Amino acid sequence: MRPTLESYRHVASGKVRELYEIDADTLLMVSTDRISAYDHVLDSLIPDKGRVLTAMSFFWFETLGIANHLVGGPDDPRIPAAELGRSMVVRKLPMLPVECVARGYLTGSGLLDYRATGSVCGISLPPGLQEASRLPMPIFTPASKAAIGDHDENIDFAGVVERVGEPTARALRDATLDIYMRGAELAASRGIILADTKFEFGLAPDGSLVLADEVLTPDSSRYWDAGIHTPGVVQPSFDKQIVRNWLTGPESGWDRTGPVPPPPLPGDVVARTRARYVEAYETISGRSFAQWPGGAL
Ligand code: PZK
Repeated sequence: MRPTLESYRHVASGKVRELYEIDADTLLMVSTDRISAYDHVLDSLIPDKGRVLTAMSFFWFETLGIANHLVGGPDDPRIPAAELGRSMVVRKLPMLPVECVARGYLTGSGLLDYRATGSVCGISLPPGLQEASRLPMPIFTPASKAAIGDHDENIDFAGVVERVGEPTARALRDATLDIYMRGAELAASRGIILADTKFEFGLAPDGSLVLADEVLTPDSSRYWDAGIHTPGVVQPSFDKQIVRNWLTGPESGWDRTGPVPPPPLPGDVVARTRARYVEAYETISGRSFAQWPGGAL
């Protein structure tokens, strides 16, 4: 008999995820079907988004084969029936206070920093790079974790050393670049660009790094279609572009620069976005989403 979610203490909310305490050593991380766009969490849910992202994290944890915070599979008996397929049972760890970002392409805050200074997180880049340019080599661009609603602030490597000490800072940089390169290579073999991604690490009792949080999901990464990659213009998001196009198009009547929250999405936009998440999972993993726990039956 599976427990109910109400039997666990709620410990934290993210924009689209919820964290519960199972016991002193164990947490339940639940990915919801919420979706954010333009810094708003939308009123509309994307059915199965939480299960798809959870399936992707499990795929990557398994494929990477490195120390991670999982302590059970997707059908662990501690997962409530209603949360099956969208939950991870994880080891409660002391978390390192650094967002570990790797970038292979220039966009977002990296591009803004480059335009202002010619560098990103203290790493000098060649002149002439543009939106969505591939970088000469992947770079470690850490950020300090901001409160919910605020944006993380990019920091340089010395800032990481201040926060965690030099040996751990070096280990974080090496692990972040190594995992990014492995993920990007696999994605590239399936026609998808992994432009950048963010990892979070905890510490094992012996001081070694443990890969935590969600891994290489579309919420923690930028995935682009390699077939249409065009430097110089903002790339469509593999997963969210249908939502963004509708929200910023004439149909929505929404002004993303104004104070008004976004309107609910039309049913066809929801359905096409759901299909896009499933496509991302199946393309990257080579697995069928129909087999993932928590589906019908
Ligand atoms: C932990 N978050 C982020 C916030 C979420 C997730 N293994 C761990 N041990 C202790 N703490 C965390 C983890 C992990 N991963 C993760 N905050 C704490 C977060 C809100 C909802 F689902």
